[in-house]
Amino acid sequence: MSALRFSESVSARLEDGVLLVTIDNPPVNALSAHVRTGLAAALNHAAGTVEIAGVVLTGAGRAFIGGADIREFGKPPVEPSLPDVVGRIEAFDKPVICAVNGVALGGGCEVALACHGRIAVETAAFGLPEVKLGIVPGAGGTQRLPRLVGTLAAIDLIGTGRTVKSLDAMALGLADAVSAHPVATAASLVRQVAGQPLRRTGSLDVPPVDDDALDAAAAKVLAKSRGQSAPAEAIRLVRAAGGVDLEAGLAEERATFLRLRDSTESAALRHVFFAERAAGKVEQLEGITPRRIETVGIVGTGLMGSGIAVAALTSGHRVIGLEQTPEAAAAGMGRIAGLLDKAVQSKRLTAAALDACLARLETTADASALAAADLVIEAVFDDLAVKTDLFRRLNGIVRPDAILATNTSYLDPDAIADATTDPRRVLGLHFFSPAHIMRLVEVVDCAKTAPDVLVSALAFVKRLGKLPIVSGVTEGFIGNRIFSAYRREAEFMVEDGAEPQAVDAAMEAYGFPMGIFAVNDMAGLEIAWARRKRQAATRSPDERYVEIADRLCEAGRLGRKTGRGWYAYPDGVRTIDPNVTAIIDAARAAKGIVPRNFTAEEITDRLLKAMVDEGAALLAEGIAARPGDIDLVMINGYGFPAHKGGPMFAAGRHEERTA
Ligand code: T1G
Repeated sequence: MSALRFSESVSARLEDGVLLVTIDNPPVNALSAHVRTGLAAALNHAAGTVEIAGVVLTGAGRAFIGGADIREFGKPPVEPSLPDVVGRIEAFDKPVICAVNGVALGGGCEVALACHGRIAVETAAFGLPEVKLGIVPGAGGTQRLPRLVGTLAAIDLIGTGRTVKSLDAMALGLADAVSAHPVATAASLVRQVAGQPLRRTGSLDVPPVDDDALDAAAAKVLAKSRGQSAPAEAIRLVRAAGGVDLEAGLAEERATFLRLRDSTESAALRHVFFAERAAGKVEQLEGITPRRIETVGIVGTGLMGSGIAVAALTSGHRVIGLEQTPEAAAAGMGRIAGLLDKAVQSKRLTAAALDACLARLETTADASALAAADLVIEAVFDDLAVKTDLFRRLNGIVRPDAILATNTSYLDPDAIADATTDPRRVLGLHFFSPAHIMRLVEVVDCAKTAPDVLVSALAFVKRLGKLPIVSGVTEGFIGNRIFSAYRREAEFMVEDGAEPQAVDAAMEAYGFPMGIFAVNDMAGLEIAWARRKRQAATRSPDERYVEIADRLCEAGRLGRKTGRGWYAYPDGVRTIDPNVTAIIDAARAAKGIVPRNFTAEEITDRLLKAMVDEGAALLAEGIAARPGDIDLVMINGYGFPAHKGGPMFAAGRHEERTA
């Protein structure tokens, strides 16, 4: 039977009375206009062909449907709309069964919800991640999902945007069956139910749930939404589903979707979505094949080294941890095994996977073991002499084609590279603590790094499941340089009259999980103090310098670890400390500064401007390749609220330089 084509991306073939419709819109079968017209045409054809008992919907490739086409947002709407197509599927008088061959996300999940049955392959996944784009489902998800899985599960799934694998979806009632041959299984279900009353999701009642349980489920979601509006809106719509008829619920959902779609918050999160897809892509390097990296050497298995080891192990690599003594190597093994065990406890890793990781891990004090490594990452004490000496020694141990990476956060990786005979194989891999959790890795392209070394490092970071951002060489790379500008400006305002707690409150109200002074206390004040002391000799006398932090450190106030820093921490609770106020007053008096008031708005504006100006400098210097990279670094490394899009987006400076 020849294939029928209903649009450039939708085709079908008839098999024993069942129309097998395939969506083929690479890479993720998004519901672009030509997909929607194709689906509508396929339904028309099925409706008008007596021999057709029903329809099976499936996707070509690795996805069922990745959702509405996000690139169409903000463009003039093209009919049929997605709600129209979804409504037609549900109301269709012949069975429409979906064979979910991969991810069914957003509009893709809403299409599945409207089908009269859902068969999924085991590796498929279902989700309504719209809140991650600052919107709510706009084609029935908030009204149909609670009818299938109940309101509590719907609040969790839609409020968090998380996806569920097929077997969990079946347990929830979202999928009807899991099959290795979903199309064939769906086709026989069509033949089975053809001519019988169809199970239309929209006609199902929403099982009643008591308000306390609903409130608790909502509170759990909202506790993590950090001031974003979409989760609260989604919960409102899902909760209302039980009290209104389907049409009224769908209309309110659509109105909410359209309002949020046009919001700055959604524009910010869409910017982040596409910036993440662009991250780690370097035009000039296209077509260069990455080197094979299976065995990773990690020098120093302390806090950072053990986190990096876990990230490498849980992504399938073999790890060799090198320490100075056998005792330290044993301690390193213990630290890494402990982190893996914690991952099992929190269900982020299975016990079998833990065993597999441990089987691929060795720690030793014998440096020659690193001869087997494809990549060696150093995570030793952040001192230039220590690192250059280490790289000089590694030079004679590792294979000539092995890549050497430094995890330094502030030192000059070019100087470290020049300690080797072949700096082309050296670059920076700047992980963030805790390295097994934090997604961000700054991949530092040194002056002499070979292109295929950079490509290999980017591929390695992606294989870790992390977000690689390419940075050129400058003190602090992208993140810490912007963070330093942010801290500097904050200290200027404190010296001029603002209270540290007011600065923190303003930034927390803006959406940061923690203000800058609280973050400094958590990280420890001694690292920056050591760096300021190092810089003192070269600091220009014209440069404004605030000494308050030095006074705090001299007073032994090094942050949480000493129980006091910018704040005091009795019983671990962050508390305003009058001693700090006294130190600040003294510093102002010493400079004859008469303190003035700062509004929260002025504080936020000035700190954002400081970040953006530094970002603009990084772009001008070619350290950062695009504004989106800067936004991703600040969001994933420094707590910048994603729903604000990052500093460059928030300042409307996110457009790529065309010049
Ligand atoms: N629309 C347009 N382009 C998309 C897209 C989408 N929905 N999803 C992915 N792409 C592009 C992406 O930009 C990249 O392009 C390429 O596909 C590969 O993506 C009414 C309105 C599906 C799990 O939120 O989560 O439905 O960079 O690198 O790692 O309620 O993409 O190659 O040019 O991410 O294999 C809801 C978004 C939309 C899912 C695949 N759907 N996508 O991950 O590939 S809103 C989503 C993803 C909605 C309705 C509402 C992932 C993926 P390029 P990739 P991947």
